[in-house]
Amino acid sequence: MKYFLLFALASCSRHAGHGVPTTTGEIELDGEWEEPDWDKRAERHVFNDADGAEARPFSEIRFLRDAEHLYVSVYAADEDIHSSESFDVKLGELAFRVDPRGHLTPSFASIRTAADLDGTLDDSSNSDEEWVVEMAIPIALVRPGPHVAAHVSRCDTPKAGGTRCGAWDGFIDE
Ligand SMILES: [Ca+2]
Ligand SMILES: [Ca+2]
Ligand SMILES: [Ca+2]
Repeated sequence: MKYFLLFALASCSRHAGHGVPTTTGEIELDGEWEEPDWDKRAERHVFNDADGAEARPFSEIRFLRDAEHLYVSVYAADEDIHSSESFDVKLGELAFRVDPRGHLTPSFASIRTAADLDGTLDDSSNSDEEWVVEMAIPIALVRPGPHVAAHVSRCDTPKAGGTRCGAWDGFIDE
């Protein structure tokens, strides 16, 4: 029985339910997670700090896909949003930075993005909340396969000073 269970688990991990979930409806790129797929289906990863604890401020990345696009969205809790801040995103051979306005560096004509920020950009006199970017990346740019290495990181500069960084390292599967 024990061996059967081990075999079943190993078999399961290879074939069942892994890989970036497919969308069930259209993803409207607007920086809002109003599509139920983002909450109910997406692959989600919360960022950790260098000690392995959940990063503060909180950051998260989510993945969905359809036949042509990998949908990637990043969430940044941020009390003081600056246009100089960004996520560093590496997916396989694809690498870019994305800022709170959804601008990519370098730019890719084939990647569509949209951002929504709750706060006032480059104005530290008040308290901001968060920013979200939704991206549609042609699958061909990422070439998801059995294991596409992913490294995503973000450093924030809180009002109190200093720099606070978080990251997620892992793999996304076709
Ligand atoms: Ca949306
Ligand atoms: Ca900030
Ligand atoms: Ca502000």
